[in-house]
Amino acid sequence: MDQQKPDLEQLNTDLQAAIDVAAGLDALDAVRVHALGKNGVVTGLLKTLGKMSPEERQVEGPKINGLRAEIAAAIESRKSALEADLLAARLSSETLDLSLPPKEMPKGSIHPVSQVMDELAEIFADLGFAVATGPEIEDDWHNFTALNIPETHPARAMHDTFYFGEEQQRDGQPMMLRTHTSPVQIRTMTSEKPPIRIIAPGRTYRSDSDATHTPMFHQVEGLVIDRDIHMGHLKWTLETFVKAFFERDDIVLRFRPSYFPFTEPSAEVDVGYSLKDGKRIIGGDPTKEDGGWMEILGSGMVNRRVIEACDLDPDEWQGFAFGCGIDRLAMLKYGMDDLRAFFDGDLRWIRHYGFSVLDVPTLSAGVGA
Ligand code: 2U9
Repeated sequence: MDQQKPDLEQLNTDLQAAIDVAAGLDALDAVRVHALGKNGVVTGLLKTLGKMSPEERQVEGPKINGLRAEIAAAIESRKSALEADLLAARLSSETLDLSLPPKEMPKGSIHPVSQVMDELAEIFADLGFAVATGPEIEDDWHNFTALNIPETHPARAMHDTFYFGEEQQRDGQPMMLRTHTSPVQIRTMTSEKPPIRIIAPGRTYRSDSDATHTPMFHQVEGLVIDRDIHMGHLKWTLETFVKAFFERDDIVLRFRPSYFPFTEPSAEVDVGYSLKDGKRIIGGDPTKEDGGWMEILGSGMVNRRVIEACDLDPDEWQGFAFGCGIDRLAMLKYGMDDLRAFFDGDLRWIRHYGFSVLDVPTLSAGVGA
């Protein structure tokens, strides 16, 4: 009887060896079936327990069950190792380089207004300005009152505002499509602590439509609020911006006294142009007989009443602000002469004037695309 007893140790050694050399998950599963399957060798041994005497079973039971557990554990651990190898192989072979350009050129193109907005964000980011946005549907306080434009102020009529009906009022306030992006700056001043340096680009609306005005147009406004800010900061910032935007160093600006309710003092800013090949170009000598001045910006020191309206102390915080039309900037830079074509959705126009999706403006490569 004793001679016929299976050599459990030898069996264990043989099975462990087979598990160790199993080169893949399939080979390993074959070993599992051979050892622990319904007709497997270890399963066969377990079945012999039933025919043993209780004394013999007490001795052999733990040995055979121990063997089964050891083999099962060895298979599991080999399986984990093989799976890890497989994953590592996949990870090293199935790489994806996200920095590569697309294999096919994208079909769409970037609208000049979007391109200019990206250029503005890039230029002003370099000067420490963040981009702020806000709702296009505004209430009376943010669009007018906080900006020192009271109800009776003629500027309200000047803005040709698109109002919503009386049933659309919020907290008793008239609602409207914003007539400028200034309410974005008001929202920033009431929600964040100075110092503030932001530009607010976006859509604005005025009930006005002719060759040079569309009911929806794009504006960018800038705002700086800090201590001891003065007109010199405003002049340097605008000069740096215009030079970067038109990518020329021979840019001259002229500041003309003006009036806006939200700035005091206020100045309109003209840029010098000259004539080249019969066309007006920004830059060059405006005092030459072919040259002249073109208005491109409005600006000024933020009116202390506006700073007070935002619950800030105007004796501690001062600032400057400016505004300009993005559509006009795009026309001047990229030589488009009809504003209305901007919003016609004519594919031929966008194919001609649009920018490549890959043409991301950067200061190092030149924001001009
Ligand atoms: C706050 C304080 C001051 C923004 C300013 C202008 C001057 C301006 C026009 C240019 C052409 C609008 O697109 S346009 O018609 N804008 O002349 N905008 S200063 O002043 C602000 C804004 C917000 C809190």
